[in-house]
Amino acid sequence: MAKKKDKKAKSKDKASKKAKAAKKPVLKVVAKKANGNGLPKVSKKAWGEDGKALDGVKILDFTHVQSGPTCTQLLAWFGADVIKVERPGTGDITRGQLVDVPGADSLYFTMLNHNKRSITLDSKSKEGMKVLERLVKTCDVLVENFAPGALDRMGLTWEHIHALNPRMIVASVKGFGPGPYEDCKVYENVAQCAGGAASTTGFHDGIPLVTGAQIGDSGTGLHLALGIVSALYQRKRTGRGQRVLASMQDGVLNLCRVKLRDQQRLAHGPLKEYTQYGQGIPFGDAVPRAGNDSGGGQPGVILKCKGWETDPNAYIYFITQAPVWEKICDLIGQPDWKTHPDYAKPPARLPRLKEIFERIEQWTMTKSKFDVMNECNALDIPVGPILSMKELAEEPSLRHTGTIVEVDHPKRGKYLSVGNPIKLSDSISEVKRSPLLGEHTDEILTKVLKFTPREIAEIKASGATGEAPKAQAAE
Ligand code: CAO
Repeated sequence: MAKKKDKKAKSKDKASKKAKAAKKPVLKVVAKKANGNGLPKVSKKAWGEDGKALDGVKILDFTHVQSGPTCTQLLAWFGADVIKVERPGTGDITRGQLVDVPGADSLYFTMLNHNKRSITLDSKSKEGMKVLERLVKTCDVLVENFAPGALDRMGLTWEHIHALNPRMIVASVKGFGPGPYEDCKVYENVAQCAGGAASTTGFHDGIPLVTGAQIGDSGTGLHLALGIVSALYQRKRTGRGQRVLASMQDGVLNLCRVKLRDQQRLAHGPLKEYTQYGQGIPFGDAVPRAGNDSGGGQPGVILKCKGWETDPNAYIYFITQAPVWEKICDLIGQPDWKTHPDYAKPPARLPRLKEIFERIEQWTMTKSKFDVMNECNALDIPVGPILSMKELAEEPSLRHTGTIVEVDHPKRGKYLSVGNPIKLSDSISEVKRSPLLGEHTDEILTKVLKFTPREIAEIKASGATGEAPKAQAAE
């Protein structure tokens, strides 16, 4: 009897549970959707305290000079374990380039290699290759920017790497993609010239110019980093690695996209927003150098500010954006231009830009660039003070956000660097100093690659790792 009652009670319970569940179907569906796509439950940890975006990703960093190192530095800031493989004795050539503090790694190197570990390896020796192959099997991504063919000549062809570790992503920076120039060695300014930046930079009556921003090297490093992260994401689905190629010519051309836009517009008539149009200078068949003209549809130029006679950076970029034209007229004391048929509408202003900007400059020359910035921004008029590197280095807001950071280095002392310019709210970047040459050789051989003490002794005796300084001596 008791058993029967129990059964009844149980079935009642079940029924009431079912009824209760039926009452909250909406909640159930919402909860399912929120946890969909195979994602784990939403973390309850405080923002920034649940690891880093790329935690667990191991990078075999075979990069040197600037383009490759900028890429792997970004990945390291996002939490990847970046193991930089360097040639014993010299390492990355930039360690010894533009040296300012004798005996210390140059700023060129330290500012491009934060948050990495360094192992020295002679990749051309038998024992060195043994270690490299173990690294290939252990890591998720190999990043390199050697001259075309160098990796193959070492024996690390894509086929060999893929056979050793089919999950490995092999990411390369090269000067050019496949084509007539694919075998060329390329540096920053070569890429700026070959990618369309130089032919469109400078004044129309002057020679082509390269820009200070390292769009060929650091720009391509950024492109490559995006390719790597995308390949890592695809690998989650396919389980296999792939090759990622970012050519410097392609990267620069991508950044010059608006100039290819103008090239095609030229076929339909002169580029009216270019200053040379207002000056009556005819256009040729290729996009000309536009001086300081704005790249968008809003005319803009660089104007002098108070103190320009002695301060090379007392200038401001001024944009005559159409929606704020009337405010500009009032600000510079030319209210009649608001209604005058020669100035009121953008098309009427185009042939008169030189005269208009000269008038605006009479006003900016009475003020400092920061006063112009403040007065214009209060009215939503877009302007840009020409900030020197000194001013940027001293700017408190950039220090506050970690875009400019002070780093301590055991051999050179404190120096300034640019921190991670990309801010993730749940993956906070800390900038750690760059490694000394071979500083982590032992640690990587032992803890990452799990070689036995006997194997390590053999590797070292062969000279494949050269002589590494002790980590402690570095502190
Ligand atoms: N152990 C032994 N040998 C090593 C080594 C190691 N750990 N690391 C590199 N090497 C060897 C390479 O195998 C290569 O040897 P081989 O030519 O005999 O095959 C050699 O060092 C030199 O490599 P490299 O040709 O890449 O170097 P480079 O200084 O002559 O050229 C650069 C530099 C940048 C022009 C070239 O690497 C290049 O064009 N890279 C692609 C484009 C690029 O990234 N440019 C941006 C550079 S930043 O401005």
